[in-house]
Amino acid sequence: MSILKEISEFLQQGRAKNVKELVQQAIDEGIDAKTILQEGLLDGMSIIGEKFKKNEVYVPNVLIAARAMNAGTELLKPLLQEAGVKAVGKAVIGTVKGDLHDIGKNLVRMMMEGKGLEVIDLGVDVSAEKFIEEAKNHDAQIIVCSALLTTTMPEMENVVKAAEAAGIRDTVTIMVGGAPVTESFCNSIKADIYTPDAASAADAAVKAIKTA
Ligand code: B1M
Repeated sequence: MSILKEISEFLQQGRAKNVKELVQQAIDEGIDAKTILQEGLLDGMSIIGEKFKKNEVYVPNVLIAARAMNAGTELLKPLLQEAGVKAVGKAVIGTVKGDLHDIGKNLVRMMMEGKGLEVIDLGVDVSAEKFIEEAKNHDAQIIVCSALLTTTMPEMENVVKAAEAAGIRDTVTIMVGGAPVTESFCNSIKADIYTPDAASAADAAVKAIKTA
């Protein structure tokens, strides 16, 4: 098995120590950082994402795979920066105001990072104004809002309105999701994209950036 395939396999198993060792070995063997990232780490994360979508693996598997991914990317980061490898796009993500649930939001972030996006995580209890301010500060193409409570879902509409008020509505894609959120709710508040799970959110974000 090639070293890149091995990195992908260990990542899927969440074996951070092995991933780190093999990434270092690959660097020492002269394999370029972009190849290690794409054909090793991102390949593994993408397989985990697909399996998660089909309920073949569960939340803990994704969390440990993401930890293994982070262990590998830490070593690659300086090399990628030197080589000028740019993120495919930028997103700000947060759980909306009044809502403290963050497990799903964290999964969305990890999946998006696994697809090569730079994701600025605003945490939980994020006001509409904060989403907009940070999207502007970071020049993000995407705003991702998560909500787990029926009582906090309406805050997503405030994000859409705040983007309009700030004059950035035409330049950002607003994505919404979380257990109580639906496609028809997304349409009713005039957000752009609803996805039911983290892997679909990552796919949709990449697609939105490509078609922008
Ligand atoms: Co809360 N809670 N909780 N809770 N909690 C729920 C959501 C609830 C359904 C439980 C229940 O009553 N059966 C209920 C909501 C009812 C409703 O509004 N319909 C509820 C309640 C009522 C509350 C409190 C009000 C309880 C109380 O204090 N009386 C309180 C609210 C606090 C607050 O937020 N202000 C509360 C508190 C908590 C804890 C702090 C104890 C804890 C959160 C810990 C944390 O997140 N760090 C907690 C938990 C753990 C849950 C349950 C058990 C699990 C949620 C979870 O993490 N699921 C939940 C019941 C349940 O779902 N079984 C419940 C796993 C996670 C992976 O799924 O977040 O849905 P989820 O993410 C999915 C998708 O939704 C999607 O991707 C993920 C998977 O791929 N997704 C997105 C998420 N965000 C996305 C964004 C996108 C796209 C997809 O953007 C494009």
